[in-house]
Amino acid sequence: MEAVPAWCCAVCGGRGAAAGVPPAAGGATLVTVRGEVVKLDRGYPLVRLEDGALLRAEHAIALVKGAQERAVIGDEVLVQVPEEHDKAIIEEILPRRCTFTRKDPTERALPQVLAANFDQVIVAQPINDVNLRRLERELVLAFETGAAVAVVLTKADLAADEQQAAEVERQVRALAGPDVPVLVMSAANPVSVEAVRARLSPGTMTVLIGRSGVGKSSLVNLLAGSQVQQTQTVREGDGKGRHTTVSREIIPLPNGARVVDMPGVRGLGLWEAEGGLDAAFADIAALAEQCRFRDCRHQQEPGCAVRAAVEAGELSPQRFASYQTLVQETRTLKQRREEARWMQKEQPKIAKRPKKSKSRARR
Ligand SMILES: Nc1nc2c(ncn2[C@@H]2O[C@H](COP(=O)(O)OP(=O)(O)OP(=O)(O)O)[C@@H](O)[C@H]2O)c(=O)[nH]1
Ligand SMILES: [Mg+2]
Ligand SMILES: [Zn+2]
Repeated sequence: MEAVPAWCCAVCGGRGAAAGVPPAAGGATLVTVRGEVVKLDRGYPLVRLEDGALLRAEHAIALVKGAQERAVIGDEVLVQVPEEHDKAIIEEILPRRCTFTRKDPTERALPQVLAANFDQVIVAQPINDVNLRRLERELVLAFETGAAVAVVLTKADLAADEQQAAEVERQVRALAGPDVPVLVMSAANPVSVEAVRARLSPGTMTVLIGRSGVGKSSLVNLLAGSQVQQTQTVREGDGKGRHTTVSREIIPLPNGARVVDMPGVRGLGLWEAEGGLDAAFADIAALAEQCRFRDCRHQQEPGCAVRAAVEAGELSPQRFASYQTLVQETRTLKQRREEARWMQKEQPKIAKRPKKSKSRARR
């Protein structure tokens, strides 16, 4: 098989630019430049090079083949821009400072990185339809990134009344813990957006997550000061969003901060989440320190401080139940990953082993 030129991409399969156009005549040297993935449109990265130029890019075969790496929004990459080639080729994805990672919903036990190299995660939920169980999960994933975390309660104008809004805010504050700022805003009240803007410092990048229809793009438009993102009404019957935002994009704001308006994701399966669980459930983690057994699972063990707190009414049974559910989810996944690793290691040996039963039958 003919060697694929090092600069070539997965799509053209080694043919260079459009078929028939040879690669740079005389083996012209290819310059590797640094860039950042600023948009991901249905899998295609758009890379901003150091000189500001924007180029569509494809992954080098070497990247996609082995570890099946794919650049995500926020990735720092090294790209080559071959002459006569209409796209840049991503040769390398530089080490990520932090990632937002969920379990790949289409795989049994693989991670899926959704964004990289940001400073803050803002979780958005509508105040008129808060889902506390989903918020817990979102917070675990947000904390697991290691970045700063904040919650924005959107659609304040749709709250039944002030009392209801205050009660939801209280519940969310209690759930998020004392270290997570909880901001309440409404697209109908531009002043309320200023508190969110104040959390977006120049030079930092914030990832905005939340289910479809909660108002992420509406918030981004208010922050940007123009309609940079499309928005769409939620469905009438069930109030669900229509998955309007489909591409991930870094949006620069007038003050020099940047924000990623994430499409509303359906599945938020946990990947590695021990740190995130301890941070999002710091109250339970603190109680667990007092359990008699270090590896207490807070089930039937004697001297369990967590169950004692539930029985004493100090810890809500729902919160304890969701903690247990999320812990179980990470355990099941860990087990699956170990099985997958074992299969990878053992399968070649099993395949090579002589088929004993047959040879015995022949004897
Ligand atoms: N009343 C009211 N409606 C809002 C507010 N914020 C957003 N909306 C409306 O909610 C609908 C959904 O808003 P989007 O900004 O498109 O929601 P999204 O979170 O970006 O949704 P996806 O892109 O699907 O993930 C739109 O009709 C918005 O006008 C708000 O504060 N008050
Ligand atoms: Mg949107
Ligand atoms: Zn315990």
